[in-house]
Amino acid sequence: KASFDWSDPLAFDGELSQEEALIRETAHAYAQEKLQPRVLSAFRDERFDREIISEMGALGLLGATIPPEYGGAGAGYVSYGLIAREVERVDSGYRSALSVQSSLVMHPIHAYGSEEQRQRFLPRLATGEIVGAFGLTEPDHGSDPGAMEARAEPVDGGYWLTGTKTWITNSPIADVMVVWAKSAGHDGKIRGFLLERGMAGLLTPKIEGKMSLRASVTGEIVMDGVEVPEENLLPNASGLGGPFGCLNRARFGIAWGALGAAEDCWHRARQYVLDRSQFGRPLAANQLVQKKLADMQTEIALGLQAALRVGRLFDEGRVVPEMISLIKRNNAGKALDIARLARDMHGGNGIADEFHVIRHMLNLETVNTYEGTHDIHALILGRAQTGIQAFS
Ligand code: TGC
Ligand code: FAD
Repeated sequence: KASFDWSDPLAFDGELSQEEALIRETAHAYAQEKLQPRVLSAFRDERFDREIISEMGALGLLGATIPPEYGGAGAGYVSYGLIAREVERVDSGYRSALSVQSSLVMHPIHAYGSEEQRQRFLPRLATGEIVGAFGLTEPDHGSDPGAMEARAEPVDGGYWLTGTKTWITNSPIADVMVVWAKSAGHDGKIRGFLLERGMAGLLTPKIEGKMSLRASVTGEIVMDGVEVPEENLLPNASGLGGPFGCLNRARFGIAWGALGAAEDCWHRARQYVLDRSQFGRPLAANQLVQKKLADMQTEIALGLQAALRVGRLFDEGRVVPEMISLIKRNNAGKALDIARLARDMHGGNGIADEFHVIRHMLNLETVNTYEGTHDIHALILGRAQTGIQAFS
């Protein structure tokens, strides 16, 4: 007989294959046993523990969709989404590290790289032996990356790169950086370059003082005339479609991950209002409080169904970018609303980090902003339904 499970109201779990359920369970156990115990101090100290990348690599969580011959798990996009959800249930910053390594570094090397580049980088990125970063955003060009100023001038045997990328996840600890620049040698088109730590003229200063994503390390990529050999040009990407092909995958993962953070907030808020009494009865006995719980439950259940649908279409080769914009925008925005509600339901305790909800709330401000802001995704969807671009 069918019964109602408050924590899985639309029976999402029953829609997963055995393999997907196993991958989710592996990611869940790792995140709860290894990530949850260290997140409080990492967030307080504004610290990312480098060994997390190696731990994820050892479990096969990095580059989950990359074929096994390059060290990946050869899994589908639903599995990738499930991993992102479990990791972000602990912290959006940890999911960021996973997204960048998998979607923004391994994917472009696999999709646009030469066979030599794949062999040279992918297996070590998969195990976490090396860390990657993705440089698209610049100090004066965030939502409009097509206006980037980074330049690649052809020189004997390669390219001379100048410019600055900023707000780059993992750049201070990265061994390899996928950097996008306009190349004079290719009609001024945007091309992708693999920059390696130690190249002369390359600096990656850390950005200090973030009030969000403090358990993730963020920095700049400063290129003061970096000579990049020809063999480090990604041969099969030209134009904005190159970086956007990576963003499609990372945005998809974020749409899942944000719901993991939202679920953690919802479950904590539910437990808190059951445990705490005011006016002689549990907070959970109040209609206003129950409505908030019902709203959280509803938005998470609907968001998961949408993410699953887009994941299935991804695995069938039928996904289009606007679908990803829809779920990234909705799920990140709804997760932020849920985190703010959960913070409110915790009263004064809600501002203390040991109750966790304010950390999620602060993180989700970034999640709602990076990979295309909430409003930029609205404009992508607006353009698709009116035929009129309203960016400029
Ligand atoms: P537009 O004219 O729309 O397109 C230019 C060319 O790009 C192609 N394209 C796409 N291709 C594949 N997938 C997509 N999603 C694509 N979107 C566009 C398009 O077909 C066209 O190709 P072609 O061959 O015709 O030239 O370009 P636009 O300049 O008008 O772009 C407007 C807009 C707003 C859609 C776009 O620039 C945008 O999405 N802006 C947001 C920027 C963004 O998302 N930045 C993310 C930086 S990375 C990051 O945040 C990592 S955080 C990592 C973490 O820690 O988790
Ligand atoms: P802006 O583009 O200046 O936008 C500011 C505001 O204006 C926003 O509200 C935006 O919605 C609005 N706006 C902009 N244009 C329009 C318009 N046409 N119409 C209406 N409203 C508009 N980037 C990378 O390349 N790699 C990374 O690894 C990476 N990691 C990040 C990690 C963190 C912690 C953060 C905070 C950011 C990261 N980013 C990264 C950068 C991120 O993608 C950008 O911050 C984001 O794309 C927005 O760009 P911006 O900050 O320049 O804001």
